[in-house]
Amino acid sequence: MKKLAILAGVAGLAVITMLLASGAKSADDAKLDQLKGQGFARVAIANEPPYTAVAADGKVSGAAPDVAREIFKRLGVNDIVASISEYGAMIPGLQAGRFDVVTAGLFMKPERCAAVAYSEPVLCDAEAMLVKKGNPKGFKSYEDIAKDTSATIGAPGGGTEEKLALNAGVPRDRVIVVPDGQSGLKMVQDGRIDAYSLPVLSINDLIKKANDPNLEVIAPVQGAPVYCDGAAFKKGDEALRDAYDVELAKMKKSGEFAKIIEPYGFSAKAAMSTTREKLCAAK
Ligand code: 6CS
Repeated sequence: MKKLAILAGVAGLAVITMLLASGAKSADDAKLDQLKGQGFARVAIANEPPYTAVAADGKVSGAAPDVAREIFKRLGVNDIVASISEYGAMIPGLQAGRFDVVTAGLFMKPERCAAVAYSEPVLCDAEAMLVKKGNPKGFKSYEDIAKDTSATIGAPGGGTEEKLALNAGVPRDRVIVVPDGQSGLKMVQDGRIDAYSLPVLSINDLIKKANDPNLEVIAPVQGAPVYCDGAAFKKGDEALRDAYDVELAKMKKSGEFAKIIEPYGFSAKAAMSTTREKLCAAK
């Protein structure tokens, strides 16, 4: 009986070797084939310009979806279909199969790198705070907010800025979850929060459109790291992620990557000067 089992094992191994040698599709390529058949990739975004944006007519733009659209086209997936999600719901949604990929400026951090399969870096940025003109409470860092027992800060739910504020010692009841940029802007204008924190380019976009002389940007937030995002794929879809990275690397090399992200204010050099490995290891 034992001899039979060994023979069957050897035969099975021979068949797999033959198939792979013949270039037969591995199970991994199945996801890309599925997206090609679907005709689009379902992407999670936050609608936070210039990272991601949805116009009144539903048109999706922003640096992250624009890069993703171009790469998926090169992979034979004709379009992307975007769903707006809170940052804190993006990874659970990806894991539950609601999205095929997150292309939203979801910054790489060790705990996220453990939960998803990130591409190589795409969009890098520092952190900022929106405050009243003159910065009346003198905030320069998240620690400054922690020290001022009357101060409150708004940030996206499950977002990096929420985590940074909590880690800096701001108590939970003084870190206010804010659903989107417009709400954060209004809450600062109305004095309902003392500061609203997003990445620099997002805050700059908000203040430019607000055209309100009573607001001021504190950037960069002292002590906060510069982060970079990547496209985030579900664990198990590494073959799709690797195919995405091949096209991303070609576009970085050819200058097409810079042509897409730099008009939005992002630096191609910043993304090309680091790696997923470094960002996922960063403490
Ligand atoms: O990755 C994050 O958590 C952060 N990324 C962006 C682009 N905006 C806010 C969010 O907290």
